[in-house]
Amino acid sequence: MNKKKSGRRRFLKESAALAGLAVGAARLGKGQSPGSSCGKSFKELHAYGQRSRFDNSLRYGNNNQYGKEPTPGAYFIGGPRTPLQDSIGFITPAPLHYIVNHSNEPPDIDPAEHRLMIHGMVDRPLTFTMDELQRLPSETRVHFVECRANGGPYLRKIPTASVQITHGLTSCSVWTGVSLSLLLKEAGVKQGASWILAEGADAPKHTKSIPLEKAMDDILVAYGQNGQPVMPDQGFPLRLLVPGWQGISNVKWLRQIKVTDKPYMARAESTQYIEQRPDGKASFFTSEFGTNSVITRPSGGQRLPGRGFYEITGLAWAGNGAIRKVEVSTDGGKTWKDAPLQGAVHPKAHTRFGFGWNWNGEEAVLQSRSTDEQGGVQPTLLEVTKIWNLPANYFQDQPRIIGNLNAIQPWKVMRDGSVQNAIFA
Ligand SMILES: Nc1nc2c(c(=O)[nH]1)N[C@H]1C(S)=C(S)[C@@H](COP(=O)(O)O)O[C@H]1N2
Ligand SMILES: [Mo]
Repeated sequence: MNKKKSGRRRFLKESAALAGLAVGAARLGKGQSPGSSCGKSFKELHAYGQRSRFDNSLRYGNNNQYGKEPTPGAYFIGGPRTPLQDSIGFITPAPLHYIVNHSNEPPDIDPAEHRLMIHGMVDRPLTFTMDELQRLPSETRVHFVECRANGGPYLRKIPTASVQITHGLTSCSVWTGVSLSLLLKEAGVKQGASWILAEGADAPKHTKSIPLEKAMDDILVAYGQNGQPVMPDQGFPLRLLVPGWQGISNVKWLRQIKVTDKPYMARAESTQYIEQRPDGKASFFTSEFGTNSVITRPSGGQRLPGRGFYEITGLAWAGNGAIRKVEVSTDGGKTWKDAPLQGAVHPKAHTRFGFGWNWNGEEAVLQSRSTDEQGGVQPTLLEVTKIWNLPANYFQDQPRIIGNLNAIQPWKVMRDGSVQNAIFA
């Protein structure tokens, strides 16, 4: 027997709470009877599966009211968010991927009719059908997508906010597609070109300027998501996947790319997605995410049933590469310990961490802190305030979005086991 195994066994023996769980394991649970669990016939389910009716994890958001006023008294939370409190591993099920659509609903596109045009400052303007794109060499990579509004101060202020509200505008998938650089090389980029302009086929024709350097680096023209065609809300049949960069660049329902020598001031990139500071200055085209992490369990709104062993678990991700390290503190930031990374660590992807903890029944503030492969460390809220040169109580008093707020998220476990958002506690 290897050492690891025996160490684990000893650990389980010592843990009183787990001993209680183990007794129950000796007999079968109730409610186990053969039968289809979701109202469909077995014949249908064997052709295309559906989750159990007992699994009811859902996206949540004021669907397509992005940019509109919230109902008075209700928190405006934007598009449907991923239920990170239920997340398992580091891949988000495609039906739970968060959604930000600036238009009403996704366009209904027949892939047989869809085209991708590449034109502008190129030697050979090209048009691809979906079939033609799928004949080209493909790449499959794990990457997160995140809206830069994620973690925004106006929602992180809410004491009762769940991790779905505070951090649910990020999701992670296995994306498959053709590298954009391959298509651009095929078209032949002209001397002097320095930007691309990507346009979607939704009603407002979402358009984003992206530096050519990034386009030639790691952008995917993706048609696959978790082994299936990209979901309609995620851009079926084709989207840009711009690893590590703000969601706005990941143009869905992609239909044309124009190669240019300047950025355009397209609607979304020049109005909603600028970083406007209190001194009146604004920065445009800020794109790469910093390093971030959040504990998904235990997290806001959950309740620990009693003292004893819990694995504190969560996700970490960074815009510039792989996660190198995650630390967890269970004493409000006084001390930090390394939290092992669980499973594969992909660059620019959600990375799962876990940390064994024995809750003694006292109040405890739990938080995680990530370090990226370039040594960037996730800041506290106070550090962000200093980095951005803001007044000390800025986020409390005037919680506007300035940029992506990747500040450390503290969750407070109360004596009754309930868990609360403690960012301003
Ligand atoms: N065509 C199109 N692409 C788009 C958008 C859009 O409204 N239309 N929204 C962008 C924004 S702001 C974000 S955060 C991401 C969200 O991707 P998702 O809906 O797949 O999560 O898509 C981006 N791509
Ligand atoms: Mo976004």
